[in-house]
Amino acid sequence: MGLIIYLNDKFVPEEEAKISVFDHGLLYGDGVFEGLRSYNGKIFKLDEHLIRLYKSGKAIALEIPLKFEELKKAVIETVKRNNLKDSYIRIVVTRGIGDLGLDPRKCKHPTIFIIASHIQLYPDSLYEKGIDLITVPTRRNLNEAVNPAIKSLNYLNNILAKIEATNVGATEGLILNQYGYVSECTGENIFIVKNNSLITPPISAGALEGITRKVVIDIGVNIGLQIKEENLTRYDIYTSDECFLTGTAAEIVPVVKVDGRIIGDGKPGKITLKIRKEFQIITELEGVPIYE
Ligand code: PXG
Repeated sequence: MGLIIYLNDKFVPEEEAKISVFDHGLLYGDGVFEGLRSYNGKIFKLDEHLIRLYKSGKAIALEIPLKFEELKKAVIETVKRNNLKDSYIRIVVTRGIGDLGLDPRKCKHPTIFIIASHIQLYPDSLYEKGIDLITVPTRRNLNEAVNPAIKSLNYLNNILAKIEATNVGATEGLILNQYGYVSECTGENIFIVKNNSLITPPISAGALEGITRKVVIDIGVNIGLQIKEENLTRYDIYTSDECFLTGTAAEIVPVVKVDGRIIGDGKPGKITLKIRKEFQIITELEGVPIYE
């Protein structure tokens, strides 16, 4: 595709963007990442994503090798060098090159790279028809293990959940926490609509503090919905009026079936579609300009 990649302070062609086999990001999944989007030449919620990246780094005692403003510039420059207006941006910071032991103290320099490209998780038809979920056997990580609030390079739990969902023909997996409450899906937060309320699990239930989740909560307030962050059971999902998922990559995806139960009338809900429309307006208007 001929992309230009930011790698450790340099911009290099993708063929030259290589990482050592001794990088602990690869050997142990020791690192953190962020996924952002730009719309219409502007990077959406750039500060919010960077703040979360620094928090993830802090949680695993990994110092992000650039200052906030330097990283911000590097992200903007990466998109610029690839001449993109609408893009998906991945920032990855690993513990860096070490030896074959897992001791992070042996890794003297973190590795950092930024890719600006495209992503489409689902075909357009699924956004129109809505997707189906299945509850998967794999549970969300314990908060007291690798806390799911950390966007770490350890996504195997989520990948197992995705495999379990797609193995039985579902589009996405609904992941429960150790108490049996709903946490989220494999790379998206979950919302339900019930009467005039917009309800989503709290972060303590094992949900990522999604940037899109926050945008949707703000939209909900603006259109007069009551917002609740509370523990949800599968029963709550099955009996909801509407259900949808949110994420930077997925954006807003209507859910029409969960574990074989039809949600609402089996079509994307009215409030879901309204929120989706508002989201599209906001993403077109807001953001940090790339070209000026
Ligand atoms: N939960 C999890 C576990 C995530 O990884 C979200 C929720 C949504 O958060 P934001 O901030 O994006 O609204 C994410 C982030 C993919 C993919 O390819 C998706 C994410 C991250 C990495 C890859 O599906 N979503």
